Amino acid sequence: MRAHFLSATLAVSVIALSGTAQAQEVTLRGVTSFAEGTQFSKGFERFIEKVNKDGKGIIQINYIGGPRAMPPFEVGNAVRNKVVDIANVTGAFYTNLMPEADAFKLISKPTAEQRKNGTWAYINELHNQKLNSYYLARQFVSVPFHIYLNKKIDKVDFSGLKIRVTPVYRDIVQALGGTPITTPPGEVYTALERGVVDGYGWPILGIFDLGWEKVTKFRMEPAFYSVEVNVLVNQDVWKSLNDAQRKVLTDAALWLEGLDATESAELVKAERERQAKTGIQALDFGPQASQDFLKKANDVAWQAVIAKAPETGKKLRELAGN
Ligand code: 173
Repeated sequence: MRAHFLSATLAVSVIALSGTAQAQEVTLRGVTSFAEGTQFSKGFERFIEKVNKDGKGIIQINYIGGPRAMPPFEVGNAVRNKVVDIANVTGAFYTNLMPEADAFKLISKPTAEQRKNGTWAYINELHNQKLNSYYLARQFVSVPFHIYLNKKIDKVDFSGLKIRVTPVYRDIVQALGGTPITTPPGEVYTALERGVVDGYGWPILGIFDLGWEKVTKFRMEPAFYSVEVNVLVNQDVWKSLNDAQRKVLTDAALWLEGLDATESAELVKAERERQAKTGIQALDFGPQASQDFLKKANDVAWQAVIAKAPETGKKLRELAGN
C-alpha cells in the first residue's frame, strides 16, 4: 500500500536556463498525522499553500495527505527514515522513538518565547538526534486538552471507566483510577458508539470534525496541558536545502506559529460555545478540585517523562518552568 512512499523521496527538478544558469526547484513530499481538512491539519495545509506560493521556482510541497495514506502512529518514523520529507505530527505519536516527546504537552510558553529562551533549540537537538529531523514549527501552544465522558461522574475519579487515550492522557487517566485504551483518532467514533470506551481525551478543538459530538455527553473541566503539533523536516533533506529554500520554509514556519497567538483564543471560545449549544454538558467540580486535578496532571506527567528520560526530561522541565 505504501510502496510509493519508498520509491521516491526527494524529488529535484533541474531546469536548464539557456545553458548558462541553472535554477533548481525542490519538491518535498508532505504528510499529516490528522485527517485532511480537520482542525489539526488545517494549519499545515495553510503552511503548504504559503510555501507553494512564496516558493515558486525555489521549493514546493507535494501534499500526500493524512491517515488514509499513512497510519498516524507511523508518521514520526516515516520522517526519520525519509519515507516522507516533511510531516505534521504530534510528539504524542512518536514517544516510542523519543520518550521526551511526552513532555512537549507540558511546555506552554508562547513559541516566540521558546525560540528566545533556548527551548526551541533544545527540542530541535532532540529531534536531530532521535528522529533524524529538523524541528521546523510548533503549533497550538495555547490550545488545551480535556477529558470527554459519556458517564456522569460526581467527583474527579475515573474508577470503573475505560477512557481512550494517547500518551498525552495515559498517566493522568491511570492516576485517577481509569483504564486507558490507546487508539488513533480515526477509531474514537466507533469506540464511543459501541461503548468500548466511556470517554476520551482530546483537545478543546476539533470534536465536530469527525462527528464526535453525536456520541459525546460531557466535557470535564478544567482544561489542561497544551496541544503540540509539530512540523518536522527530515534532517538529510534539511541539510541538502540551500539558504533560499530554507528561508521559504522558516519564514512560513514562523508565520504558522504566529497563528496561535492571533487565532487560537477565538477558536477556543467559539468551540466551547458550540459544544454547549449541541448539548455537551460541562462537568465542573469547583476551584479546589480543578486546582488539585491540574497539579496531579502536571506531576504525574513529569514523573513519567523523567522516569523514562531522566536527564533530558529534567532539562525540559527547567525550560518549561512548571
Ligand atoms: O488525542 C490525541 O490523539 C492526541 O494525542 C492529540 C495530540 C495533539 C492534537 C490532537 C490530538
